[in-house]
Amino acid sequence: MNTTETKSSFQDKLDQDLCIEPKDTMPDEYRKHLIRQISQHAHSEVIGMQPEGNWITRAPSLRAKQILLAKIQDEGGHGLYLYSTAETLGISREEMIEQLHTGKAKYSNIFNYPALTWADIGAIGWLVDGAAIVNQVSLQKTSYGPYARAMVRICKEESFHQRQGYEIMTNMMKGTKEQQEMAQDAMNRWWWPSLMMFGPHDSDSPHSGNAFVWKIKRKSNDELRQRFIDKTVQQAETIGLTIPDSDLKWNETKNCYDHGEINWEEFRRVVNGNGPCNKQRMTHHIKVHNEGAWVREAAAAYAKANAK
Ligand code: BYC
Repeated sequence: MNTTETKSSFQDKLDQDLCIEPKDTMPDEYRKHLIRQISQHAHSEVIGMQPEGNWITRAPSLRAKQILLAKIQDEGGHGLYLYSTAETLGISREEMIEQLHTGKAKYSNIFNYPALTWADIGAIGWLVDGAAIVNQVSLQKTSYGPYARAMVRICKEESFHQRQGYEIMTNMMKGTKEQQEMAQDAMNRWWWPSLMMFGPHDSDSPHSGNAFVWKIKRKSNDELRQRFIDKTVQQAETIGLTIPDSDLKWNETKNCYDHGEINWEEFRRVVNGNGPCNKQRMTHHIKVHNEGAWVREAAAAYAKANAK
């Protein structure tokens, strides 16, 4: 099939708001754009297990431990759906992991910060999963069928995660003065990195142009960030937490909150490998990946034997 033909049938589907499916013809740039985004999304889910995993043995009750374990297991599952989704575009799992280990593929900025106290587990569930839901609800309408469908299931699970985090924060705010201070401290440290999760401002987002043309993105980085701020401010106020932004103010005309400027210098530093935990996260991933080689070999041998 020639390139013009490929582009027009692809464009017809986009114009009719139909999903592009793995066996459809698609421009190479679209395929590459999706592989980049989906593999980075998968890496984020898997690396995101590390800060929370750090608290499994120290959860304050058996109930809290069970819920946290289930949440972390869900994140691993999300990573698997997303790696499988990216594989439908013609990249192997091994290549994606190699790109992660060599720094060619990114993962979300947010997982390069440490989880210092139990309140951080609350802040991660409430703010980080809360931000992820806002982004992923919009991606349920993305143009690539397998990615859109993966988002539907992931969003259902993420909403439990968001509630798990909010419950932790609510309970801490009903507790002692020390517990309240711990919750506020976690809020102070996780708020700004959570806003960075939505990516650079629209005017500085190099991939947004094509992402809109190809209907990969349905809402812009800034629109989604604003949506997250507007819904989270109320939740914070309800339990007595203060958003650490002195410029945060309701804007009657725009019908949304105005907010202070994000520290983009910090964002770039963290995304480029120099955040507080980047080295720790990658060293751990490489170590367990190497230790798991025998499991992958055994699984491949089993699959081969059963295919005969
Ligand atoms: N962190 O042109 P832009 C979770 C990069 S995990 C790091 O706006 P795009 C969870 C971007 O990749 C949820 N890098 O890009 C798990 C690009 O660099 P490259 C994770 C970022 O793709 C466990 C450059 O900046 N969610 O829920 O149009 C526990 C320019 O950006 C970030 C997803 O991955 C960032 N935050 O838009 C708890 C959602 N932002 O690739 C929770 C799927 C930007 O040229 N991804 N960059 O080297 C997306 O929706 C989009 O990729 C983004 C960025 C909105 C993130």
